[in-house]
Amino acid sequence: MEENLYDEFGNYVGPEAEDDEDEEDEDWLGGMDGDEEPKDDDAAMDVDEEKGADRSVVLHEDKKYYPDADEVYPGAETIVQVEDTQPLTDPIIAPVKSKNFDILEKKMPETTFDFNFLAGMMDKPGLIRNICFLGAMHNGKTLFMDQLVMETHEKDWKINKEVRYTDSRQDEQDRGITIKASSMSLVVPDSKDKSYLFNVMDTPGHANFQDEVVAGLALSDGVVLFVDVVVGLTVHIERMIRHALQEKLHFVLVVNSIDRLIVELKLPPSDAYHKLRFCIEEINEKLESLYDGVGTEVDSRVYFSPLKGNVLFCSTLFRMMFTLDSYATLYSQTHENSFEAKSFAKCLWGDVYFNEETSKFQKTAPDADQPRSFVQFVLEPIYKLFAHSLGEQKEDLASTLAEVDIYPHKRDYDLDARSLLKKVFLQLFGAGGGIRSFIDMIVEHIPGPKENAPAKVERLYSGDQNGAVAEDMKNLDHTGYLMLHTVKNYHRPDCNAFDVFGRVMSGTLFRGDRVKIMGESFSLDDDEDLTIREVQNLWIYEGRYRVEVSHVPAGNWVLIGGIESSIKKTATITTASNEEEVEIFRPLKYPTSAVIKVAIEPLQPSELPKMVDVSAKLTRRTHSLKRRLRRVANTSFRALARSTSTASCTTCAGCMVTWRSRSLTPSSNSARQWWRLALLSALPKLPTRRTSSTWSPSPWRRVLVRTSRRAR
Ligand SMILES: Nc1nc2c(ncn2[C@@H]2O[C@H](COP(=O)(O)OP(=O)(O)O)[C@@H](O)[C@H]2O)c(=O)[nH]1
Ligand SMILES: [Mg+2]
Repeated sequence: MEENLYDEFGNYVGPEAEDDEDEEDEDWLGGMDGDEEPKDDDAAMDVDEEKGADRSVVLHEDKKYYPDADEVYPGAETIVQVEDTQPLTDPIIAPVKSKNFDILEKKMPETTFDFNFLAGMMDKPGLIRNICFLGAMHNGKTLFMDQLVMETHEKDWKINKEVRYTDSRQDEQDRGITIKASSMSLVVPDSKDKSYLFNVMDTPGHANFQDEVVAGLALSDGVVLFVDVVVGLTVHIERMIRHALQEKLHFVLVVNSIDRLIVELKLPPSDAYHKLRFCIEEINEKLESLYDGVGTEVDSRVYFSPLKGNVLFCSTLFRMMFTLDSYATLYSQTHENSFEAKSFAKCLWGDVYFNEETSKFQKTAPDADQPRSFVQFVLEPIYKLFAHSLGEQKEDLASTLAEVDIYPHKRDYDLDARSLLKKVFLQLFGAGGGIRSFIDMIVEHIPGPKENAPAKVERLYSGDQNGAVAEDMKNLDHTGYLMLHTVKNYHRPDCNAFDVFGRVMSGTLFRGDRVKIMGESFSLDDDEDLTIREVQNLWIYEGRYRVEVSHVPAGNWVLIGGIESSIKKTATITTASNEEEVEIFRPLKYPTSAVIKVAIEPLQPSELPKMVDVSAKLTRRTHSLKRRLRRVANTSFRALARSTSTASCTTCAGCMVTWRSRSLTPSSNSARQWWRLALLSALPKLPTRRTSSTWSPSPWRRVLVRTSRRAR
């Protein structure tokens, strides 16, 4: 029968194949028959189901690849968002924007002086002092600034809290260090109740932020050098002192942390005296060599000595400070002015001893165990206060303190030891723990802006020193040509713009003035870097707040709004109508140069403008940051750039930017050609047996060596 199914050519001529299949299917279905459970043959079932699925025609829109949201999250409300409802400019996941960078005053704080009075004092250069705090990290600059702030701002200052008012950025508070220099203008009274306008710049102590210090020094006439008595000078601070000496700034010294001699080192008073003396002498020795280094004339050299009154002994942590003069005055007052404070102060330092029998001071010790006058009259009383306040019971302490006319409040005895000592010293040394001694010292040893103007102009101004503009600046003429030197850019609280900070060198700057702004690359031959803007706001900058003013005369610091867009780092500003030949103030010079070079490119090429904008802002805010933009021809070249720079960076300090600046390829006139040469140098087929003499530029040689090793 089988044979009949095929013709003589072997073709199938039997019944239709479909019929057979149907039968087979029927047979198969017949086996299943109704509700009957399938036989226990799962594997076979799966295969057959899949076969069935393959065969059935399912429209594209009916296909179901994933379970519905209802199935996955039963009972939850589900919203389906089609992608086009969100504009392309909005990121799907918005970046977290934290604009809480600064700690600012919510409203104008109450001050002991009126701001109109402060503005009025700006016209009196004899009453102005522009100073910059300089010192290593944790030498107490910011805490010292707090003393000034607490004396001038009426707030509920907590005795046991370090406010660090000028550390007005959140990250500064979090890290406990100053990062950006911050200024304040305060009206402070001296010991004779005469008011002075102090423009004070608190600078960072960390070596990484030296550019901030350099900017602060450029605006100041004098430097307050903070030194921790236990640590002494650090290398970074020596470098900064050298810079300040080059700028011909005047110095006073604050020997800080004297509490550490008592509490930490536990030195006896006579040893503490030697330590203090050694600290000052060591600084003087260093000064001597720095003076030699910068070539200061011998007559102009100033050294530190407590007898001269340019040294302040201080413990910012315990809120006490004094000079020999202020201490002698205090002593004299407690003895009903029975002796002259000035001459007593002269006997308080050095190898001077008090002879109780003759009631006179002498150069030799009357007894072998007689302490020096400084130890006897200054250190021993302070030691006693420390010892009693830390060690005695409340009742005993009250009677001990009463002997020196100190009467703390009852609740003060419940304070911790440090806070109690602060209260004690505040009563002993008077307002701000003796802050007036500091003001006296500054007034006496740091010149006002008018006195220092000729030296400042000589150092800063690059133009004709005998021209009309320079003359006005040297005379600090309020009515002369407007000249303004800006060195810093402070961001606005909303971070959307910068305001420019600087010092008026001559003339008076008014709100609404049209001004010429000359950048660092301006010269009389090339005025490309010159823009004209209108001054929109003038403020006195107070770290955590600003005070708007209508005008600022010469010799003062000012924050200017509305002109930032044209300023990169430093700038020279004059009135737009000024026809005189005005040149720029020299760009800031730094004692050391930046050591890190980073090449960056946006991950998304379309975001390049954003990256350029941000880097421009960073450069504006950070003095030592230098930015160079390189446009790379195309992607493959960029890839090459990355590889070559990696090769060089592992062997030398250079990167692709350095290579180019070193002009390693004499023929590479255009960037394109340079990249081509770089491409050739990076190829692995380069000759490997070149001697170093044939390949003079070393980074090239390094690329060759690396590539040849790889080739091997
Ligand atoms: N023992 C002692 N520590 C101090 C003194 N002044 C500052 N410090 C320490 O230095 C830290 C930072 O002080 P700060 O004023 O911010 O230092 P700055 O870096 O010079 O501004 C403080 O928290 C204290 O721990 C002082 O007079 N005595
Ligand atoms: Mg600080």
